[in-house]
Parts: sequence; structure tokens; C-alpha cells
Amino acid sequence: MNAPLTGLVIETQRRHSVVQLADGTRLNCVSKGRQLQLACGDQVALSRTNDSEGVIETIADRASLFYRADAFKEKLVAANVTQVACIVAPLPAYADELLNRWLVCAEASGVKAIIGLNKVDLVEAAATANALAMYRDLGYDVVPFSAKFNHAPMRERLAGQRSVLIGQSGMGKSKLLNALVGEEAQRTNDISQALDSGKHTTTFTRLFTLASDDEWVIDSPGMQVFGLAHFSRTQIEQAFPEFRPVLGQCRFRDCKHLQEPNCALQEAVRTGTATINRLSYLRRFCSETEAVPHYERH
Ligand SMILES: Nc1nc2c(ncn2[C@@H]2O[C@H](COP(=O)(O)OP(=O)(O)OP(=O)(O)O)[C@@H](O)[C@H]2O)c(=O)[nH]1
Ligand SMILES: [Mg+2]
Ligand SMILES: [Zn+2]
Repeated sequence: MNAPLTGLVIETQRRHSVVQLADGTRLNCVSKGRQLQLACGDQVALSRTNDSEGVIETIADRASLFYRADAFKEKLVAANVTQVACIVAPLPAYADELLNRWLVCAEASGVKAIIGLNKVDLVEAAATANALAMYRDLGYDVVPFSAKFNHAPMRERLAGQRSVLIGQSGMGKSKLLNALVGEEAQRTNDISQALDSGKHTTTFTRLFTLASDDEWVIDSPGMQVFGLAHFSRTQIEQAFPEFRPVLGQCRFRDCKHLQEPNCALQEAVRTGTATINRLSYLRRFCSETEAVPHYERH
């Protein structure tokens, strides 16, 4: 019997995944039990079945797990990352609610979040930068860059981190990835083409290492929905940094921060330390998660 092999999951597709061994060998793998849900960034124990294939036996404990969930299913995005880089752009217009979902998910998962504003070479980027200023006030690093002409500001933020790029289709995640690795590793597509065909250019998640084995960038397919059903109301409330100091100060212990009198969160909006926009997101995400009766959390 051989000593157990270990490796890093660098690609996940529907039925199989690719695992990279310490010596750089890549194996096409299937998982042993159906329950074994893998994510890029997972450390796994596997057995090799031939030169190019293996079977994943177990997944090592995860330092972090970034994933989305609704009432019916969950979708793992990345494991063991230290940072979520939310990529937005002026064209096509990004959805503010999705950005807020990623920020909340990162906070609730104990992973740092940054916001990359791509395509600053476009004139429309100035207005987007203005709209994003409020996130800087909340403490998030907002990084303007151009995957096409100057990706250096993002390169700097990704240094020494294990990051996942997340964003809607067409924001330029793969374009950035290619700039980082210095080759056309990932296919990118014209916005018009991508939208016309209704297809996302990137169809599965892939992990790339940069300067060292411990510096990752994970490119993920564009996302249009992002459920937070795996978090409780308390976790979601805690994930809004500006409301954190006043949590627990509402008159009613079970305050939902809607129309209740002496609500500390509504008060924060009235006095200008928080925005009604963000309170609306908090209300929406909390009521969504409370509509899901029970959830088996990771
Ligand atoms: N003007 C400009 N266009 C860019 C820039 N970065 C990316 N694009 C364009 O945006 C389009 C989408 O880029 P992709 O990298 O494929 O986008 P993606 O986020 O990976 O999209 P999905 O894989 O579908 O999630 C391509 O046509 C790119 O050429 C940029 O910095 N400036
Ligand atoms: Mg892509
Ligand atoms: Zn309240």
C-alpha cells in the first residue's frame, strides 16, 4: 500500500476535478462519495489510479470556505482563500446588490474583501468610481485598474494572498487573470458576444498560482445570483461593519429594523452614520435567510 497522496484542487467541473500534486503533476480526479463537495483551493487526500487519473478520498479541514446557497442548493466557489476580490466595471453596468452580497458573504466567512474597479480606461468609469466611494468609507479597499492597460494596482493587492476573483459576467476577471499570469490562460470574450449568446465565457472555476505556491488567484464564472441562505440573521447583521457598533441596542430584542420604534439601526441611518441603501440590503438578506426554515451548514 502506497503512502497517501495529497494535492491541491485547481479546477472543479461538474463531474470531475483537477488536482495538482506537490511535484506539479496534475491528475484528473473523480470523488469517492457523492457527498464530497469540492472547491478550488481544497487540500485533498487521493489515490492515483494511473498516470493521469486519481480518486479523491477526503478533504482536509478548510481555513475558509466561500460559497453561495439558497433553499435548494449550495454552490462552493473557493476554499482556503484569504481574500475575495469583487470585480466590478462601468460596462456592462455592475449590480450593486450583488456586490453587497459578496461583501456580506466575505465578512460572514471571515475572509477579507476588496473591490476592484476594472476598465478605468473607459470614460464611464469616473461615475462608477464616485458610486463606489461609499464602500471606501466603510473600510473596503477600492482599487481602480484596467486589466487591458494597467493591472499593477490589482497585482499589488493580490501579493502574498490567496484570492478569488468574483463578479458578474463581462467584468474582466479572466482578462485580469491573463494579465497576472502573463499569457492567455483563460478565454475572454467581447461583451456583445457574451450577452448575445447568453453564455458566460468562463464556465468553471480554476486556480492559478502566481509568484509562489501560496499566492493564488482563482478565476470563477460570472454570477448573476448569490444566495446567503447559509448564514443566520445574526451573522448577516454582523457582516455590516457600519451597523456593528449599534447591534443589540434596539428597544426590542427581536427587532427586525423595519418600522419598530427606537431601532438603533434606523437611528444610524437618520443620523447619517449609515445609508438607507445598506439598511435595505440588510433587511432583504435577513428576511431571505429567515424564509429558509432549516439549513445544513458547512
Ligand atoms: N476597455 C476595457 N475592456 C476590458 C478591460 N478588461 C476586460 N475588458 C473586456 O471585457 C470583456 C469581458 O472580459 P472577460 O475577462 O472575459 O470577463 P469575465 O469577467 O471573465 O466574464 P465571465 O468569464 O463571463 O464571467 C472582454 O471583451 C474584455 O476585453 C479593460 O480594462 N478595459
Ligand atoms: Mg471569465
Ligand atoms: Zn432595530
